[in-house]
Amino acid sequence: MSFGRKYCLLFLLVRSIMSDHTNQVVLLDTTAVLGELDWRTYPVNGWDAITEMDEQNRPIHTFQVCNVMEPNQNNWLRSNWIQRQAAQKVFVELRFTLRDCNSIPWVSGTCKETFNLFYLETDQPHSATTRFLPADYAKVDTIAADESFTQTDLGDRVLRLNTEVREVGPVTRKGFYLAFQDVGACIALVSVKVFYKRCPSTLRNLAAFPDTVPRVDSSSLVEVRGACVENAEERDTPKLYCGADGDWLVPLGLCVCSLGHEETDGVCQACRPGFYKAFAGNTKCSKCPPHSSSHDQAGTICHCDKGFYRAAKDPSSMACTRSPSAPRNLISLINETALFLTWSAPSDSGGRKDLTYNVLCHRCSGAPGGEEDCEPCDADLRFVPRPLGITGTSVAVLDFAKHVNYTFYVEAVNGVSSLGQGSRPLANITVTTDQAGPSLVGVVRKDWASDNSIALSWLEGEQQPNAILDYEIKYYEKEQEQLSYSSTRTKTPRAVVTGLKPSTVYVFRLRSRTATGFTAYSNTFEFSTGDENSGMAADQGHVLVVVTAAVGGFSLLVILTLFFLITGRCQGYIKAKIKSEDKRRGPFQNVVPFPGIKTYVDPDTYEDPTQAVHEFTKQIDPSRICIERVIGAGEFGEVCSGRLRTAGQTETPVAIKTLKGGYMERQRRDFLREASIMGQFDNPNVIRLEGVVTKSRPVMIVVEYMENGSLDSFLRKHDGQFTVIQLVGMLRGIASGMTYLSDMGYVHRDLAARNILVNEALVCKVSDFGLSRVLEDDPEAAYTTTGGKIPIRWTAPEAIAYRKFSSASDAWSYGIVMWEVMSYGERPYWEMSNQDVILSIEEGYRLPAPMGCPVALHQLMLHCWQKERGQRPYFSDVVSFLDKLIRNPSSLMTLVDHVHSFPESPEVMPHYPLFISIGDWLDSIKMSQYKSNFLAAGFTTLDSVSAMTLEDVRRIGVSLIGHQRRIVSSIQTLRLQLLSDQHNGFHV
Ligand code: ACK
Repeated sequence: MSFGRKYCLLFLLVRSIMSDHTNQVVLLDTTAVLGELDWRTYPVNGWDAITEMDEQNRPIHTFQVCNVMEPNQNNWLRSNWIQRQAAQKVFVELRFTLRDCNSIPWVSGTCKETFNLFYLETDQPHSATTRFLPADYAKVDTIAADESFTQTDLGDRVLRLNTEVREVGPVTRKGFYLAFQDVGACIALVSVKVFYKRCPSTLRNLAAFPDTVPRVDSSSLVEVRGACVENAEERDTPKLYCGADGDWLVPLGLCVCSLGHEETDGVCQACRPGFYKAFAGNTKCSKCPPHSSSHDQAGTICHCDKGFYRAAKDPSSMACTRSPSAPRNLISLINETALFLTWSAPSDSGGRKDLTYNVLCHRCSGAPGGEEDCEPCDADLRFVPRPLGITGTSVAVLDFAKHVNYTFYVEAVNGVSSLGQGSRPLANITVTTDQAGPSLVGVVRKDWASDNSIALSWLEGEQQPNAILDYEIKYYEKEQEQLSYSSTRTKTPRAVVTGLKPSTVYVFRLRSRTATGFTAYSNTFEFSTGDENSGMAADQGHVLVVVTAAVGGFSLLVILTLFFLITGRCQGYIKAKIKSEDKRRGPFQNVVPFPGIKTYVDPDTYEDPTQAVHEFTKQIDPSRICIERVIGAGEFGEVCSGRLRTAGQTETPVAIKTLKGGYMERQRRDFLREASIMGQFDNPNVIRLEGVVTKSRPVMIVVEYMENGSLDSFLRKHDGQFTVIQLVGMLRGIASGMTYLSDMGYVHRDLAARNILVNEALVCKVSDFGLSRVLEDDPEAAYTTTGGKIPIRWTAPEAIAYRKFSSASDAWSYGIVMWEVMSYGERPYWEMSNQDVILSIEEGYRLPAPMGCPVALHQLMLHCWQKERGQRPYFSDVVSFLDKLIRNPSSLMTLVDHVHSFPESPEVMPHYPLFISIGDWLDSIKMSQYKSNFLAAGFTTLDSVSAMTLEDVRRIGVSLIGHQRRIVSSIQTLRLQLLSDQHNGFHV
């Protein structure tokens, strides 16, 4: 028949479009059978097997029949036995062409356009002799063509290939036969494919799922449990469901790669050397953290390199760390009751943040450093906050013995210090506690007394009487219980104290001052004044210091005024007294009653300013100076850092101020003026002058180098990074420097954080000297109505108004510096204009406490900003007040933010000094006229006043409503202040 050849071209097409689906298991595919198919046909003249070869020489098996002319056709074609395998139902895909009867002439009545598909299940193939019995076969379906021959426009006939798929099953026997019945059609069966569907084995979520055959019932799914792949562990039972079409559905649960393994392309692979994975999970292996390594594959942890450790609680992802190096810059500071050790953090923290410090102590009786003479310190030596596990970088040591060499060792420890071997690096310092020795005052005697004076004398202590610069006498009315005290000084061991009340017992305590500071106080002595009738003339010959004193606040002001006049706080007054022939000598040497105390000499009092430079500064050979870099610009030229070679060939870091070329003589004089002033000072909290270069160019001033530069920018750079104690430590340093300067009679006039320098150990030093020159130089300085140039925000009202500069105006500026420090370099009064600042201060407004500022410190600020300059604190008071705070860190715990009701109204806020009597208090609110009412009604202490109600105030005779209101609102403030003082442990 000619059909066969015609069909061949088509077969090529058929083979190329047949795809292989992985979710199909093919049981038979006639296109893939290379040898004979060997299918059976009944009768022999029915179906015809025609095998052709394709271009690749592979056979194409077709079965054709076309007995369309003859009636009653019943031609059978039967496949070979097909093994069922795992199939539960099979799919039969038939590809065939079928010619439509209309296209064949004279066949109507005999020609058919369908054929039938049958199957028969058996457990084994029939033998060659088994007869073919069509009746044994079950019918699957009648197959008709979707398409048959069609005619083109040109009249050609084109064959259409049909594909029909039928489901057969359920099948249960081991195998089956297929049979095709032709009843008179013209068919070419091009291919037969028999397959069943299955869900193919797969890896999902790191679990392996096996080949799975779906259920016969296509509406239900087969649940399959997966098994975790190698080096993975189950997190949640992994499951998949196999659908009827052989698709995996609904993945549930998962496995994750175990320790030391990571997922790559669906499997778990070992971490490479240098990487590790400490936990099972779907994360990648991580690179070993710094200072650790893993040498093998599948590392679960990286081992620390030699000398590095991991603390028990350190995560494996953390770098290995080591013990810190020794703390740096350990310094000590001692006064009569406390010894402060401060240090800076070690240069190498070991890579950790959990740094703490331990302070250990040895008491050495022999020469410092002699190990054999040293023993551990007594247990009663107290460390504040504690000796071990200190988180800050300072400690106060209390209750130490006098005249002992203590060696303190400070070690820095961190979380791995205990794991290292060998000794730990320590910083040490030996402190001899005889700086502030015993009081040096023996028994105090009353020589005589009148109704308002008492003459005292005492024996000088046996030790070094020559070293005593002067004595301080502190006294108060015994009845008043130290609520208010007065003090005065004398250079000799005797004094007459006047201005006392008749028939009143006074308590006296004395202390002496040596070059290294005040000694401890003597015991207390009680003496009484005589009665009004026993008046006695003072022996003026014995009196070197006569001081008017009274317990009331007004007279305290008088004392202060007199004291300042005597000791020369007021330079204008002193200057006027200098005679021209004395110009080489310090002005105070002429008039000051205590010739032993070194005082400041204004270089302007020299006719030839070079003379002052010569007198107060050291010339430095410029070859000893090595300038390294420029660190800033001053008014006269660059400021550089560099090194100064000293006599012992060691090098000290220094700052070098240069005078730029082309200067006028006046500029040179002004430039060197600062050196002449600085050269007179020698205090750890005042910037030290190393020397000057004036004999060659450029002219230079060489001063100690302060690593952290000026305080304002330093604080801004480290906003919020210090503890309150550290800030108070800085303030103490500044106050201590100012105490020295004010004791020297020097008024700074431009005290501001920008003029304080900070070194590596956070020690603050006062700098920028030169009076008017400083103000010309200071960008903050503005011209006032009186023509001067003044840094308004830092300056006391009386100095702005009529240039009344004094140590008391410096105290005002100090209060502003305190505010700058506690606010980490905030600009005082923010963006208010200078004019508004002046007006607000005049109206009583004062800067509120910076955020987080302890109440005690804000009160000290307010004390510095008293309108009356006589009521502002002395710098020495500020130092002792800050020392108290440092010794009782708990006193710094009450923050202004916590005392919400603390009044900020301008009327009442600034009026209360820290040490105050009832008289002072009433004076301060301008209600002095009621002093006797209070005392007569028995309100003699501030404590009792603070409990008074409005009723009480009326009862004691304050009848004007305005006065009642002012007193009551002031009592409320007082109550708060006393409360916070009690809380802070102040005893006034
Ligand atoms: O804030 P600073 O870094 O600190 O920038 C200024 C700059 O020079 C111009 O005055 C710095 N400076 C001044 N004196 C010293 C010093 N003795 N040590 C270190 N820096 C200094 C100041």
